[in-house]
Amino acid sequence: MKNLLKGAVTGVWLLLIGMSAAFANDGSKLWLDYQPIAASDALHGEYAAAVKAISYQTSTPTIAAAVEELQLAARTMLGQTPTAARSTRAAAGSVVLAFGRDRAISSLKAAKELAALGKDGYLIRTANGNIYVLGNTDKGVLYGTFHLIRLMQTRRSLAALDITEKPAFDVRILNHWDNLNRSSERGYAGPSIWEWDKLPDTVSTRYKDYARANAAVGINATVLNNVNANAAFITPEYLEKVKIVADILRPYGVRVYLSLNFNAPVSIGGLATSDPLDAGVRQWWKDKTKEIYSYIPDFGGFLVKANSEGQPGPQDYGRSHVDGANMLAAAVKPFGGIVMWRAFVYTVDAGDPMYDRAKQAYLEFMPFDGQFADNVIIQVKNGPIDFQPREPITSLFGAMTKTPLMIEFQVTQEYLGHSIQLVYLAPMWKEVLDQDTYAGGPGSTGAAVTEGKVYPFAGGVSAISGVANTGTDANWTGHIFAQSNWYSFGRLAWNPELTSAGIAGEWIRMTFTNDPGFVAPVEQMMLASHEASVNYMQPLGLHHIFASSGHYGPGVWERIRPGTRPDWVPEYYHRADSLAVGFDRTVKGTDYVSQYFSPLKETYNNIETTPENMLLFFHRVPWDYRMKNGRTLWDEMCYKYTEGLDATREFQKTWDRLEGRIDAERFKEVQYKLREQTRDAIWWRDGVLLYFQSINKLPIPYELERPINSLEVLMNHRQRMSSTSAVPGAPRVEPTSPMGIVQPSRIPPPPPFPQRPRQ
Ligand code: GCV
Repeated sequence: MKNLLKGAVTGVWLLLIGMSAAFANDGSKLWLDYQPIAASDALHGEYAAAVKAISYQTSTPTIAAAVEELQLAARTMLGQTPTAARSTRAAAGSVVLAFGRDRAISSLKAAKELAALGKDGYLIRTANGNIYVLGNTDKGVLYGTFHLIRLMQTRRSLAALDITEKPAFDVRILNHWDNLNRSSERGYAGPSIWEWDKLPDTVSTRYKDYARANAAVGINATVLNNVNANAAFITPEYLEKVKIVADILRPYGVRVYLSLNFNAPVSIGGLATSDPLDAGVRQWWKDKTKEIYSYIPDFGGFLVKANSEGQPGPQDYGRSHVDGANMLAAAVKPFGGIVMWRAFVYTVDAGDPMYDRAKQAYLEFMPFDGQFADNVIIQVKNGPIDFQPREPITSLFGAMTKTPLMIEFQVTQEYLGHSIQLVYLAPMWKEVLDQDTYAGGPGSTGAAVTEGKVYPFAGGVSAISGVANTGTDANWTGHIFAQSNWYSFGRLAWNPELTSAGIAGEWIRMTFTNDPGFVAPVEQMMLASHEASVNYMQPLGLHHIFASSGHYGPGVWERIRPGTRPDWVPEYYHRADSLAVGFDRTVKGTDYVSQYFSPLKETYNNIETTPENMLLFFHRVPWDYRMKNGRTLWDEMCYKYTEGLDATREFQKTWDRLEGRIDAERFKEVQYKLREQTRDAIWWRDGVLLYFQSINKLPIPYELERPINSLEVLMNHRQRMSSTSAVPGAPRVEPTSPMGIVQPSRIPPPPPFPQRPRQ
């Protein structure tokens, strides 16, 4: 009877395997979709023999989470649930989870090796017929367990394992730009996953899944609310809700942080001022911080956007960034918290025709180097403008030698196609992480300077952040492939030396299938997607020529109008006239290049050595300038836009050929979105080329496909608004940063952009 039952269970499970490609799959399991492995697969036998049981010595909520995950993975992939026991003796075929003073560590003589791996690192080793997953802390063990599961998900052998891992950054943090009413600034996947309207009574099961997904890629921190912050988040009513979320994330090693509104002492504290040098204000923050820690004992600290895009800050009181940041640092210091102070500032000097937004963060922050408290870290966007499809690395990286800096990437695709376009961002982030700043000589890459490898920041933490792309859409991120950006942010935060191809390959296998006929073409498509999007939106160093209402389609025709901030308008960035196009940031222009170290400064200052993919970011270039391939700039621009569009058509073909290799639900969803992507790439290519053509009067090379739309139609094409989608019925909240919306103007072309010779 027992055998009969066993046979029936196995039969059902085998049936599931056979049907898995046909099953509906809404993508909600992310990279934790443990697909069944056929018993006929040689690896099935190997895995089944290796994970018969789980043994651990010290029981903690985090160890329990590791056990639960491994059991779930084995049950789903292998049809067998390993027994778990608290014991110091493991039967052969066990996975032994051990940390701290657990006996397995001394019996394997692993203590010394482990000591070098820090609190999140781990060691996975095959010995005595078992697999040992060892860490200094239970968190290390959890990360190691997810690594072990990943090996099975990607069909790697578990024989003779000897793996050591240690994360590059201490804090690997997501920033949710999520509001109280559950709208999400620059979010394209539905309302916020944080159900403030339902908490603390109703607790979504998604919180735990969010924690699992993050732990699986090594993300260990999260800021729950928008940097355009509502002070209500630190009132008791909301702290009670935040506490529930923090309690659920804690076993998975994800620490909670909050964004602050600098004016909170006035707006919720009833004080007359928020001046950071006022004794009453300082005491208010100390008391408030103590209160926060009474709810969340491992609270991570604060993220602050101050004096930027209308947010309050110390400058409102004639004080400095240092005054503001150090006041908050003093409040969190006794509890081991940190302050992440953003350098996204760009005070406009509209009267100065040489004003350059790219220079502002450096100008405002460099004078303070060495003055910030040791638990302050400055959060700096990867590029000097604003998360554009391609920008050079921000000049501040490496420049501040006595202050830790953290890179802020944007996982949500504000300027990269929202959740409509397939754009895999790892290659873009790698450009920044791998870029040599030469700050401390060659090899001072973006990663190295922020890891603290070039200037050791005594006492300071290292960190890296990504603006989250999650929402309540079934697949979490709106576009299935946008999941890969969340995934790769975590993987690169753990190890910036991983390759984009390696991460893509893992993600595809874990998310869809190990079928090589699927993995290889999809990996190629993902790797080509960023360059394609740059080409059909803003090639050759063009930047910020998006429609200002929503940052989706082209807005290249938007003009600077009296009363509008020039640096919110595309014309400010492209500066096109009948003779030339581009932004002169050389020493003869705004001199932004001088904020870089040599030889990067000279490379960018010289039009001949500037990489052509950043040409118009640094130079104002005549339309008839000869590119390295012999084409004129204008012809090359036409080619690049066409190349980008053609690539999207190739993506459609690639995808269509894969029908049947994965479930129909995700296949159709992606197929539909790829169609939209091509449509919108046409909008971009035709729109930008026709607009520039209306200025330079040059023909589009005759061998290239002709525009199929009139400029007028394209300029009035429906503009997609930022989907700051709130829960139904909740009051709509617009992004709190003013958007400077400028209606498309009609041709004729703009007058030449004012150029002032430098003194
Ligand atoms: C959260 C850009 C975005 C804003 C965002 C801001 C920031 O300007 O468009 O929505 O505000 O960056 O990073 O603070």
